[in-house]
Amino acid sequence: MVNITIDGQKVQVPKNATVLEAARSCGVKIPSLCYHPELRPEGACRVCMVEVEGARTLVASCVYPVSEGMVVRTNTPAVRQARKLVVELLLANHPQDCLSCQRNLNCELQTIAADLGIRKIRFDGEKKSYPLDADNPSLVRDPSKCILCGRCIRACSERQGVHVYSFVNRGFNTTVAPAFNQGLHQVACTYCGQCASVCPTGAIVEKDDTAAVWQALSDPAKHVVVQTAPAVRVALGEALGMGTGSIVTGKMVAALRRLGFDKVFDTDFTADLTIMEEGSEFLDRLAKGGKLPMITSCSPGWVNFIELMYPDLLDHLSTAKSPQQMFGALAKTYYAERVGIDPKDIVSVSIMPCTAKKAEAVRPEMRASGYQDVDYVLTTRELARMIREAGIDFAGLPEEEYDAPLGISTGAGVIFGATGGVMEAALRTVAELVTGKELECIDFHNVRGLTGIKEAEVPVGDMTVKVAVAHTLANARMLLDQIRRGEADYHFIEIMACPGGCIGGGGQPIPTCAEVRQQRIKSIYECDSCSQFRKSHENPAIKELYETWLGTPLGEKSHRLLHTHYHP
Ligand code: HC0
Repeated sequence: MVNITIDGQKVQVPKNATVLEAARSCGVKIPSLCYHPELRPEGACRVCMVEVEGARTLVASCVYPVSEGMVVRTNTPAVRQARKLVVELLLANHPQDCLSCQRNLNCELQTIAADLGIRKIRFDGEKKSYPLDADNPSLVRDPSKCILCGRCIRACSERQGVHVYSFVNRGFNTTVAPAFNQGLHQVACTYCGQCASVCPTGAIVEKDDTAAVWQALSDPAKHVVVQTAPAVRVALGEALGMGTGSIVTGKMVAALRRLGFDKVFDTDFTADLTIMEEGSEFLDRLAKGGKLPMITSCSPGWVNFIELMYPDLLDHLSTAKSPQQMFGALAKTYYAERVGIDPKDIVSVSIMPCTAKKAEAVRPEMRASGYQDVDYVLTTRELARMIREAGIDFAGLPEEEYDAPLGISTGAGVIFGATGGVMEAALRTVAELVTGKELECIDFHNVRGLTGIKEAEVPVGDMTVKVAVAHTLANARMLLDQIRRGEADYHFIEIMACPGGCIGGGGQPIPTCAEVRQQRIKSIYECDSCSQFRKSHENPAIKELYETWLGTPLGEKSHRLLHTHYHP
């Protein structure tokens, strides 16, 4: 530890801290833009400048290390003037369309400008203007709104190991873009949306599909059904003024009914179905000497990643579709038959924490019903905007129940939303299917938590199943490299593209940081422990589905509707 003085306050801080970290640890707020607590510091924007006694100039506190006896001043006329100048220069070259920007009221540049009391921009020079990059289903990039903080570059490289973005050109012409200024659809982008999640402005946002959904809701000829992903229920409240990780399942169902959806269903139902299919596939591979380790296939950013980067390992992926797509296929077949509605009149919408789900829904093979199985995917943020637009008092809504039968689910389905959850749900079912006996404990704590790669050995009948769980694509890469080198002696691997799993998805409310993820995960397991059923194979609606319509897991109908193939 070292002793320093910040604004007259004597504090002890770790000797490897930066001035910014030291200040924040003792409650002194220094504004910043390029700094992000989970990414390597860059010192690019200079908004976090402070005075350090003995230094020749103001210093960027996010990259300036503390030292014994250091005296720091964060609030002097020179500091305030310098910060204002930096932000004014950014604003002088920034579109002045805050009122209609998707990030209005949730923009770090806007907040800092307001906090610094900037009322007028003194500079009026050339403004950069670039075309939108919107030729993909998931994300829209508007380089005109980019402030060159580089957070997207670092999130894509450090967190995901994908390296889509870099700075291109020099000086005033500098932008952030994929190689050769190509669109995201032309490069190896997985559409995970982590770039949008860390972008401080509206330079990278999800593609907004709300207008199409409003249109469907107002069409009396359409029967509009909606499914909600596991991780949305513990995050949506944050975008509507409620506390971090609030469990808003019942209010969300009520809000969706008030928006006009004809039926409100749950992706957790098909998460349970995924366990039945994927668990059976795993046991089948074990019995028949199929390709191991088998790897989960429900996170579409992850599926895009392996297709793009490790096509030689695609036969490790489970052929089970994701719960979103299983739901889409059933909505326009099983459900349509049950209620006697022509599938052409059903519009299937999903609410996801994920931007890659938008791309998954439009994959050409996702038309098992004869129509596009999932018509529109909205992120948690888009749903929050629709709820606000409709003038719904979200916090004041009553708690309502999902509709049956596609809204009936178990705790195993809901934990899909957290890293390790799919594995835990699978183990609960696989172990009981193999032994025919009830597990004494169904909480598999060793696959829970935010460690990047987790491993566990789990007794299943006479054998010990070795499993691994990874979240973020950078961690996935490490496991895949192990498989390529022949060093991965696992039987089963779960991979989720986003940090923390879907609770940290690229479509979740901003900010999503470590404490927020922790809180959402806690809430996910709370939902599980409060569930009436906690194992997928005990879901009564799933049992009925197999008994009355689907047949057996891995049967002919399952293969046609619930399994898929991948593109090398
Ligand atoms: Fe997920 Fe899913 S758990 S990918 O993270 O498997 O997006 O929440 O909906 O499909 O169920 C996201 C979340 C889902 C799917 C489920 C899976």
